Amino acid sequence: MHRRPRLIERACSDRRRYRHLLEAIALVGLLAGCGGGGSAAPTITIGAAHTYELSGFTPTQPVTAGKPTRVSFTILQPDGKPLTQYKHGAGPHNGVHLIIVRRDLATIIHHHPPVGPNGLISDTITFAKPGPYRVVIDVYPKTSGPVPNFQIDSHITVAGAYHPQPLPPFQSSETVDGYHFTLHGTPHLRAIEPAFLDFTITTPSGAPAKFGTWFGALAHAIFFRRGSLDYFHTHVCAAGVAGCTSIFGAARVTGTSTTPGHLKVGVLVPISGTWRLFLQCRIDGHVLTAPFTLRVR
Ligand SMILES: [Cu+2]
Repeated sequence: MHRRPRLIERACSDRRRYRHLLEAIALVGLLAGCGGGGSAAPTITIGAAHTYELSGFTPTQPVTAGKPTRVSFTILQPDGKPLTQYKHGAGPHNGVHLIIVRRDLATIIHHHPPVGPNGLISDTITFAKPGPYRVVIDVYPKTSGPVPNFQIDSHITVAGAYHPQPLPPFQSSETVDGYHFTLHGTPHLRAIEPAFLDFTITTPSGAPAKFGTWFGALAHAIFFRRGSLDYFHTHVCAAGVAGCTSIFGAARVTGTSTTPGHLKVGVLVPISGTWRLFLQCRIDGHVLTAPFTLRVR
């Protein structure tokens, strides 16, 4: 018998509250490896379930641009107790990833804050500009279950006049602090189809960049979709480091970096649209973020 799911009938506020549950359930069926999650509620039937929840998230009031702001929260386990045991070890799939993006995708913040006593996670962030920000908390609990990670959503408002910037058109090169990022060829990306993006990165003197390990990976490729702010995150890891394959159903893809200055980023974007890729790596001790606009069919 097909029963209309109770959850879908709930009011918007409830939907919002349950969004991370929907995402977690969607992840069980669809996605392993690096994280992805979106705003589209999958049409599935679920009964009453206890799941991970965000607790005590601050700030709850608008914050001031240019001033260090404390961001803190606890993740509660399905039994209501604080989550204190997180995955750790080599590779990027560890602990808690805090990814904050302004709604217009003009700016991103990516931290891995430490887990404190009793599971309290606390970070200090200085927002440069006013506006609405989406907060993605990508959680890697130490469990042996089928889901390596899940995301919980929150938001922060930075007070002041918000002037959304239009997303720049596709450009194949970006210069960040004198480092040149070049994307080779014209990417033909399709939803749920593995593809590679080939990048060359050179230093201000023109030499091939040497990638250091930052947050467990040689490069982090964080994607947000324009409008809905759907999220996809993948990595290029050093040889022999596990956990850098993106999996979506039967499709899988793994990025590599076999020669200095080259990154082959494996992409498996969940849905079509216009996406902003924030490519992040550490070179000569500098953490660099190079943004690219990409169409996905
Ligand atoms: Cu990452």
